[in-house]
Order: sequence, then C-alpha cells, then structure tokens
Amino acid sequence: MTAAAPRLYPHMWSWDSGLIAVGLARLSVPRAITELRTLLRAQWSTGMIPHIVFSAGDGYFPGPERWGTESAAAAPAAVRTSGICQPPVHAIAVRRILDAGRAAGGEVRDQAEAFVRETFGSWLAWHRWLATARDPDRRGLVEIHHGWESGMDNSPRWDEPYAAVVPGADLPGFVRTDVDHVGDVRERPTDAEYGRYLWIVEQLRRVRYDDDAAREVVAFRVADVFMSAILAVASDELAGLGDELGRVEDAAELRELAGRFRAGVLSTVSPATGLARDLDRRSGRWIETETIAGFAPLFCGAQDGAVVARQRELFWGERWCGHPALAHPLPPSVSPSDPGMRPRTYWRGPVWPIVSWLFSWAFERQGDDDGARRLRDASLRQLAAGDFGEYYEPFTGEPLGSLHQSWTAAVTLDWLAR
Ligand code: 9WN
Repeated sequence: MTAAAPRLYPHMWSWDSGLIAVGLARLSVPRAITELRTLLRAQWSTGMIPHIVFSAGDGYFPGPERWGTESAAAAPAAVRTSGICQPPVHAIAVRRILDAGRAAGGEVRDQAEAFVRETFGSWLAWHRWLATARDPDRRGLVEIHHGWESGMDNSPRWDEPYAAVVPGADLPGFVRTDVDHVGDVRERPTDAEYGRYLWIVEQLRRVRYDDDAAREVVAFRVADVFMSAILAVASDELAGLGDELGRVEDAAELRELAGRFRAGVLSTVSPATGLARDLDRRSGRWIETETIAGFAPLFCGAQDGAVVARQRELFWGERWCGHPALAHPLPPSVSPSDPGMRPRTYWRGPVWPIVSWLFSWAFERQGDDDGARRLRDASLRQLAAGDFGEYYEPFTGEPLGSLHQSWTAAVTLDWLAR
C-alpha cells in the first residue's frame, strides 16, 4: 500500500488509493495494480470498501482499536479497517490501468487485462452496495453517515447536520494526533468537531456497523450530491469495462445506475443559485452552501444543458476560478466570495489539487479539452515548488496541511504525463 501521507496519514485511504493508482499507472502498471489489489483485500462481504485500511504501524487517531470493526459480521478477518466508506473513484483508476497496460504491451498488458477480469466483480459489488444500502429509496443520491465519508470532512456543507450531533456523556475520552503534524492547528478541524466525529463512530460501533441498524441509530444522515456524481461517472467507466469483458447484463445494470444517480444529482439543483445541494435526511432540509460540491452536475455531465451551461459560466466566473484575488485560477473548496470562507482551514476554503484533477478529468472526458488544460496548467504552476501540499491557501498559494501528500503527487504525475 501507499500511505496517504508520511506522518499525518500513515495508512491507506480508500479514495486516496484510487487517485494514487491513477498516478502510479503512469510509472508502473504493476505497482498501480498492487495498490488496488491491496485495497480490495479489505473489502467487506457486503461490498463496502472501507475508508481506511490500517498498516501495521500506528500514529493515527482514531486507529483500529477505536473503530473496533472486528465486531462487524461483514468485516474482513485478515485486515484491520475503519467501518465507513469514501467516494467511489476507483473505476476511474481501473480504466487507466487497463489503458496504460495496453499501451505498454506484452506482459504488462496481460497483467492489466487479468487484473480487470479478476476484480470486475469486486468493483461491481462495491457500486451495488452504494446503490442499495446507501440509496434504499432509489432516489439516485448516496446517503452518508459521517462527514468523513464525503472525503470533505469539515466542509460547511456538514455544519447544519453536525449541529444535531450531540456527543453523549459516555463518549470515551480521546487524544488527537493529527494536530501534531501540521504547522498550525487552524488548518485542521476543531476539538468540538472531533467530538462529533467520534460520537458517530461510537454509534456505529455499538450496532456493529450493521447497515440496516446504522440507518436507524446514526445521528448524521445526509444525501451527498458530490459522492452521487462520482458514483454516476464511475459507474459509466465500469460499464465500459463490463462491455469489454462481455458482461452485457452487468454493463446494462451499471448504465442504469449511472443514469439514476445523474438524475438524482440534477434533482438537487437550486433554481436560485444554480448549484446542486445536499439533503439532510434527518431534518428533510436542503443544505444551501456555496461549496465546490455544488458543481456536481457539471462534474458528472448531467442531462440538462441549461443547468450545465450555467454552472460552467459560474465555475470560471468571478465567484469561483475567476476571482481576481486568487493566486491561481483554480476552484477553492468554498467560494472566495462567501464571507464564511476560511482560506487556511481544510475543507472550508483551501484549494485541493485532487479536486482540481477530478474536474480536469471530467472536462476532458466530456470533450472540453480547453477546460481540462486550464485546470492542469494552473495546477502545475501551483505545484511547481514540489511540496505536494495536501491543500493550498487560495490567495497566497502557500501549501498547507500535510506535505508530501501521496495523492497530490500522483495527480501531478498524471498531469505531467499528459
Ligand atoms: C479522515 C487521507 C484523508 C482524505 C480525506 C481528508 C482527510 C481524514 C482525516 O485525509 O481525512 O478520513 O483524518 O482528516 O479529508 O479526504 O481521504 O488523505
């Protein structure tokens, strides 16, 4: 496995490993294959791919003892994991591995083709789990049970649902390690936020991470529009692989699923702002925040030209990439025009290179080569100093959070190789 970061995250993270495999495929197809095979060894029998696969080392909190997933019937026996998931970007990497393997030819091509053949069923099971356990009413929106599942942990998107999460008096005590590995604690979530994060872990642990029971007890239930958009595009990628393997019914099922989630994404768009919204399933309220997740329809190529055209204009306009104070014309995690935007704090303002990469990948896929190139060129200028920051201050370009963050280096490799 590739650790997500040398000190802050010394284990494997699910969506990091997908993007790391995209970068590795540019260097070594066998290494990219190993990365994803390692991840799959941790897959639960339900199909869920857990958000952390623990290495033997320690140095991260909450570690495997706190998660206690050995009590879960569906958890793997041989590997220690967390008990929640992250966005399903993996099929994007599987496609890249196959293409890179074919370009290399010979034994590498054979390895890549064998990898796709042997693991297709596991990726399919992962998508099916998201489409059932996390979308039981078939709305085309993935429900998350923890902000960590979105990958955008402390985004203002989650402030309202988290306000309803009140840690019980019996929340076991905790000592954070994350704050030891950043320059300034303001770059990380607060202790109050961590109390809520850990309370949800406690709730899930008490029902042994059972999917049905979790929906009943968990204090955080939100339909995540950006994760839904990722599931839509990744299902299309997987359907394409299914075609090549002659798995006609599976490919049709995946296309149906992609269509359902694309429609789900569209159903959330605010007529007032033109941005997509998350839905708090507990309160029934739309979450009206001006974050990068609002561009989910643009990302997944939703089937409504007017919505997408309006989003494209907004994306490049002054409230986003075209904001005159930005160091680079790249999308910050929260609009620089939003008075609540916090330029140094994690998912509350900084630019995340992997998010820029996801949009550049999506634009290229949609035939918008110009949009893809603009994001790539600006990102490579942002990354040129070689710190590989986890995230960047949008107005100064300063790297923040962890340095030598693996997925940042991986997407840099991919952009350089274009
Ligand atoms: C919790 C590893 C992960 C990323 C997430 C990012 C951060 C973890 C943390 O680091 O989350 O999962 O401890 O803050 O928010 O997107 O996958 O890089």
